[in-house]
Amino acid sequence: MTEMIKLKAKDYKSTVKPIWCPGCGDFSVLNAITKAMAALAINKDDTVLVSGIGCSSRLPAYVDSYGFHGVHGRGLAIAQGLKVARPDLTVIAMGGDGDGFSIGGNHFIHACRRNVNMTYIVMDNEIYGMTKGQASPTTPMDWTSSKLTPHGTGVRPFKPTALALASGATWIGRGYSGNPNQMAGLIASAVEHQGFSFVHVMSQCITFCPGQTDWKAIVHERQEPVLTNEDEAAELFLHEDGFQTGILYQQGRDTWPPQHSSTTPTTPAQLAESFRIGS
Ligand SMILES: Cc1ncc(C[n+]2csc(CCOP(=O)(O)OP(=O)(O)O)c2C)c(N)n1
Ligand code: SF4
Ligand SMILES: [Mg+2]
Repeated sequence: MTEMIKLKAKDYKSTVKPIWCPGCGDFSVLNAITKAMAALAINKDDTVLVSGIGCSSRLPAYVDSYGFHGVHGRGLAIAQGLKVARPDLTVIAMGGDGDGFSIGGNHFIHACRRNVNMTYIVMDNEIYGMTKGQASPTTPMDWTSSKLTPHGTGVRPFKPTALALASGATWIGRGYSGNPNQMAGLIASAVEHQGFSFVHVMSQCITFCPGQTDWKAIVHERQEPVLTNEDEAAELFLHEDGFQTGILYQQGRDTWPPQHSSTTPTTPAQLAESFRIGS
């Protein structure tokens, strides 16, 4: 009998060296993901990390598993299709706030609604980092540092957790790039959840938003029990400061797709046969 060798977090890192700016929060997310994979003793060969486009979306290249660096805003579409076709795989999608809430916003809300059994990690730095710091849907209204919005965006930011809840996500948690150990536990729980789990990570962009280092003083871990009631969670997500970390909400609901009965056609030949007149 072959003995299973327990891998360490570093064993889940690929040989590709990250090209993020020194001090970028995404380094912490990479560490947290590999720590979570080690804690869950995840088999690399049965795991796929899928992303869109952006600094954060580079992450799958840095993990020694299967990966798919997709198209901007389309990571969730690819990841859900993969999980539905191969339910035996562990599928983790990831990307940035621009990727997930702007161009990919429609995929986000429908993924929450659909409840495919997979995890989605958004590294939220409240801007488009890769394209040099334009406003995103989570940019504070009064942020004036970009030459494109010198008087602020004038638009109120999304509340991603409220959006996820309203759309039907069954697991919602928040991490912070300054606390990779807490985030590792969070990601492990998200992966273990049966359904669509949304991990909202406050991940600082040191280059275009150096003021985000102040988050350290604002972030606070939730002490109360995980919410399981939608009304209570709505109250929390609409009125909180957005810097509360931990597992915030969890609920059980049937995942998609529904289980097929043994008579449901699953191959093209069976499908063709089911349409045959008289069959
Ligand atoms: C279809 C398409 N539109 C626009 C772009 C340009 N683009 C590349 S990354 C990006 C935004 C990245 O922001 P975010 O998802 O928040 O990731 P970050 O770089 O902040 O981690 C944009 C607009 C693109 N690559 N493809
Ligand atoms: S631009 Fe910002 S988000 Fe992109 S690698 Fe640099 S610090 Fe990270
Ligand atoms: Mg971003």
